[in-house]
Amino acid sequence: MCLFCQIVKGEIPSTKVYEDEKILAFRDINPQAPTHILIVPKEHISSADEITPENSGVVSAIFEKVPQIARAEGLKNGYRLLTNCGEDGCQSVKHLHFHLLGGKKLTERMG
Ligand code: DGP
Repeated sequence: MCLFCQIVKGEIPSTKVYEDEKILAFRDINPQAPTHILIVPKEHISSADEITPENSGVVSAIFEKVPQIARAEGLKNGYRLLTNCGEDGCQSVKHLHFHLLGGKKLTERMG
């Protein structure tokens, strides 16, 4: 089973910040900013490249909760939300996840 599926099932511990029937948000083990949260669908979807009309509801479920999670983290001055996809995107965990980064002025570099 993939790493984030194991975290979803509670087989691997994580620091959860939000959970509902469709999604889980937890702190990244290797934070790149004062706030670094991963938001994942509970359903296993390998990456953004596997989004279809049938499973895209989890993406809106995640985006609908981002403002609430960001407010709870005190990210009043903005934040970055990103997903890495595939080899060239440097995706290391093959379960769709969005990084929510903030709490400092982030670098302008994206590539
Ligand atoms: P990416 O490189 O976009 O696939 O991001 C994967 C992220 O997952 C990376 O920032 C580190 C994080 N990560 C890897 N293993 C674990 C873990 O066991 N627990 C937590 N909380 N985060 C993890």
